[in-house]
Amino acid sequence: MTTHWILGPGAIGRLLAHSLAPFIEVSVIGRRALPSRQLLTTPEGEVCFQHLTSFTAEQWVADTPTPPAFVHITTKAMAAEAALSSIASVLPPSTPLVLWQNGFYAQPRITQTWPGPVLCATTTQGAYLTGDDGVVHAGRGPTFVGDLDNQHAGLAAFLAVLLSEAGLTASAVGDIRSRLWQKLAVNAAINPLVALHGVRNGELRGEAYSGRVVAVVKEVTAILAKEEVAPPNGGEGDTAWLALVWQVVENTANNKASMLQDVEAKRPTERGAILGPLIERAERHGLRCELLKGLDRKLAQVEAGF
Ligand code: KPL
Repeated sequence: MTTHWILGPGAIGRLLAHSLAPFIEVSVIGRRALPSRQLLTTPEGEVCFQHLTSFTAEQWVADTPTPPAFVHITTKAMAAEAALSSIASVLPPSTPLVLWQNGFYAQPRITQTWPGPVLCATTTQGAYLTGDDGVVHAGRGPTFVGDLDNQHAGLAAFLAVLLSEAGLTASAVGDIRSRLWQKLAVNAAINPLVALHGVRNGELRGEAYSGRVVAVVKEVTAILAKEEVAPPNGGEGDTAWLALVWQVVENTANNKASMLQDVEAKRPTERGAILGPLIERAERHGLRCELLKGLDRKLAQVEAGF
């Protein structure tokens, strides 16, 4: 039977495991093993349980498992490479990987170094954990799959069909790079501000923050224009990027953004995967990005206090 390994049992990893398990064999690998009885609360409020097999990377490697058809890496961005290294000794180098990270940090690095196909996925499925044995699927949204060099369209299409059958509506796309940057732009405009000020996304619409959102989007727009990432929805410049950001703020007004959740839990944030690539590209193109650098510095100070 086809096996998929899911490396990183966070909210998206567990949602993926619950969704795929009725169709294929799934093994969940994490830093610690989870209870095998796992609960999923659907967006409609239905609670379902399923037995999911979970292992630590050490247990898994010691077991010399049969090679998988796919490995999904669902860790935080900055932990993806270490997670892959922890199981690489039992993974044939031709194994297809699927990277589910935010930002644009893990994706180019792993694409460059992993010998097999590397697909990237970006999703707007909403999910959060309720403990070691529970995940809430808070909202449905599309998932897009593709590879950065557009060399694995068939594999992306195959995976998109499987994910869609499993209830996670997915499409294979030829522009995953732009889609990853698009999500990164939205995350850069929302996450650092709400994380530093301890507010929910919707508060960014108020007088205290809206001007700063506009200013951050201006810096981001200039960088993405140099990177030749097309503005969203066929629009132009700042206006198109800002419209997308305000739309996401509106749709997620009640959310505590992932970066705010990280700060509250005293976990390292994804600033290196979200602000890092923007600052690095700005420097490469000789652009100023004082606001982005300032946000990155302040987040670094907050993290240093953990
Ligand atoms: O993706 C998000 C996140 O929290 O990381 C947004 C879109 C900002 C929603 O909260």
